[in-house]
Amino acid sequence: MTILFAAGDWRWPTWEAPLRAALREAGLDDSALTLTASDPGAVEVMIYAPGGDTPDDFTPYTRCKAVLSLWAGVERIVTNPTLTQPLCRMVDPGLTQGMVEYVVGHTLRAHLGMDQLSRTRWQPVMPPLAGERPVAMLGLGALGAACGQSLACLGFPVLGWSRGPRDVSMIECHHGREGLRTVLEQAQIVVTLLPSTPETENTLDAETLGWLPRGAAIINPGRGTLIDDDALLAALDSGQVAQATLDVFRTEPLPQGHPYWAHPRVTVTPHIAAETRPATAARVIAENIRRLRAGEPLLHRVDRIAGY
Ligand code: NDP
Ligand code: OXD
Repeated sequence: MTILFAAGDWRWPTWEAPLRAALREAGLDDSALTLTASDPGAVEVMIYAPGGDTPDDFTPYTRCKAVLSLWAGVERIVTNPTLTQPLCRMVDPGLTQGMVEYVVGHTLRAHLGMDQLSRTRWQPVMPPLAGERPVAMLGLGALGAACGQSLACLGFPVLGWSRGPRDVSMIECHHGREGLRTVLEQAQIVVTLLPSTPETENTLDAETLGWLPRGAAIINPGRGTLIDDDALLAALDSGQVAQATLDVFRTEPLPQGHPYWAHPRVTVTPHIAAETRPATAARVIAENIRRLRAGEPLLHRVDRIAGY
């Protein structure tokens, strides 16, 4: 039986050694791992990332028992009608740590007013302390909860929002439309770590951006679809939103000439908030293959109806 690495040939040199090591560590035979499968019917597990030459028709993989995504966000595969196997998304300690660093870094940048510091004049500005700067964390999953808790450890009051009720220590949790309003009405910094689903599209639009206190900052490492771009640009122009740090976009790479590039209050980062790290993520993949073989429940299974 074959474990097919269908995550792009260019990733193979980085992933092969950590995957083989993790498979062996999990007591599995790493000779099953391959970059090519002449017989798709022999593939037992597919390690998957979207794009390039990776499959978009899963029909030939008749004996494949699971598709294991290297990506946390699965919007590009979750609605694929040919995918009938269980799909697992990536929850990787290395990726989570990267996201925590990105979110904490950009939150502190907004909080400390670093973009407003004069480079030519001695102009002391005293920011409030973190305790006076509520942060909204939209999404309380693997990433949102970790980022929210790290911010709470620094003293920020963190208000979280999720689809269902959640209980996350150090975070005041809310859900539902009224919950979103409660969270946004208090937030001076908003972090969006929601998956891209039909329900989350334009979570931040003209109405919800209007619920924020004037001058709030937005940090979006989630997905581009979470924000209505025209509404955000209007809010930036009016001063309702003071600054936006955007890592993800509806079209990537962000096209040249897009208004975000030139906007003085927007920072564009090129979808680099957090990368899946082979050293840690390979162990997550190997553990799921071990579970599959042992007939145990898979970790991080995607709910195909909810879309994440
Ligand atoms: P999880 O699936 O663990 O968490 C998703 C969270 O979003 C959950 O709290 C969930 O609520 C909430 N949510 C989903 N739908 C709704 C909704 N309709 N209303 C309110 N809340 C909702 O995902 P992760 O934390 O692992 O990742 C989040 C996203 O981050 C990924 O989907 C991906 O898009 C993005 N990402 C970006 C990266 C980058 O480099 N820019 C890197 C990795 C991920 P509930 O708890 O109730 O289920
Ligand atoms: C992911 C990402 O979803 O890198 O893993 O965006």
